[in-house]
Amino acid sequence: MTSFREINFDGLIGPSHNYAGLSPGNVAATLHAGETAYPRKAALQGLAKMRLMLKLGLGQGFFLPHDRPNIAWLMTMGFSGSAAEVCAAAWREEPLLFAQAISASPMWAANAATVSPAPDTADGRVHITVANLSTMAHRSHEWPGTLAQLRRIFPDPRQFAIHEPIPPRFGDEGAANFMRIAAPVSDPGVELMVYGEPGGPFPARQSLEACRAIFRRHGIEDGLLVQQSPEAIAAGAFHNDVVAVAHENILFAHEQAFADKAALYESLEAHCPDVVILEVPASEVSLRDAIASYLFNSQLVTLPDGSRALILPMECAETPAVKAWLDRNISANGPIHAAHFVDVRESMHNGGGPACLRLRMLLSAEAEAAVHPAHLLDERGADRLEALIEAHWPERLSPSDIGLPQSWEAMDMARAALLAMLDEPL
Ligand code: SUG
Repeated sequence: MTSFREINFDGLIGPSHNYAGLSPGNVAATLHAGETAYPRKAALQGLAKMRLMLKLGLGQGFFLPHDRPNIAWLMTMGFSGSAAEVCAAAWREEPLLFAQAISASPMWAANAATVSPAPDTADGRVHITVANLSTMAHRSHEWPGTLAQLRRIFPDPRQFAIHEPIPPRFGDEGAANFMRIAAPVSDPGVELMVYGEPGGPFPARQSLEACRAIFRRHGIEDGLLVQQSPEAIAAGAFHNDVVAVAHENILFAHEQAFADKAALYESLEAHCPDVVILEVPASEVSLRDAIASYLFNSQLVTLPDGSRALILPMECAETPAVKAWLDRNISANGPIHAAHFVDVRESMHNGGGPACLRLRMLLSAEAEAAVHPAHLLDERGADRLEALIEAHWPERLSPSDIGLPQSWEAMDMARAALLAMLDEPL
């Protein structure tokens, strides 16, 4: 029998990480807009999370930061000349556009693509649709860079089918709005895609049309389409993974995550009789506390000994109602046996928790063997990345620093050093 294992591919946090307040509806990013960011610290925090996964015995890979500022994108907006001239003119004439061009947002790999693992798909391949991220300008130019990396990391068409983005008219934000229930994970699973209905105070970033298209492309016959609750979007859950996460036969979700939870729970039980729905009631953890702490933006994983663990942001330990819920509910009796808290505060201040930083890939042994080895992490690789980040990532970036030519040069040099170390083309 083919064996499968989940490998999390994290977005390595790029040297242009900053707080520009680019995502309306994202509470943390709006709150921290204009603050000074610490790209080096941010990247080291992300790497420390990857090291924890390795220490726990889990598979870990990574995506590279994209080339920022995105000169090609600025040129499509009418700027011309050398890279430095393009940046200087864009910063002078349209600082918001420039901030959108320099964002390090590809770090949030949960938004890179939607992935249907091989056991679920009609042709038995892993299907991957790169996300168009068309709702937010700073994210809408990620997909070409992401697509290029996906093709490089997962090159074997016998194992992987990589699809171009859904047309931009239909917003698609990738795996952040995808869940899967399957136990064991190697069995065909029930795939769920969560969409938002427009009309609330903030944009609904995942469209129903995109969800349907992805199921069709991936050869998923009975995927469930689930509406996110408008109150969750209004409270700041701009992606489903801010209020719910699924793993094996467990759905861990806030009571107010879905528009019609009764219908969802019923169809899940019909599809998968041994599903465990671990619902957190609003009376114990308010939607507000869930969103502030990112309780549900945790990684729910199975360790090699078969036990399950939650990898949570440390903000959960600091939010009394959330900590109390965890103390009452995480136990040796399961279904979740242990909690590990990680410090990814630099990303959290932009609304990106542990789960946002990673794209889950459930791979057969053959598919894993076909992954580009430079993108799989081990302790030695982590040591090398750490030394590189220490040497090249800017220590700090204030909102005005992003307009300085020396900042652009530092970003270029950092990325060039990374690519040289990994022997990747520029
Ligand atoms: O798209 N923040 C990201 C956070 C993405 C989190 N991902 C998941 N939930 N899976 C976003 O809103 C803020 C950037 C800024 O404002 O500078 C930002 O893009």
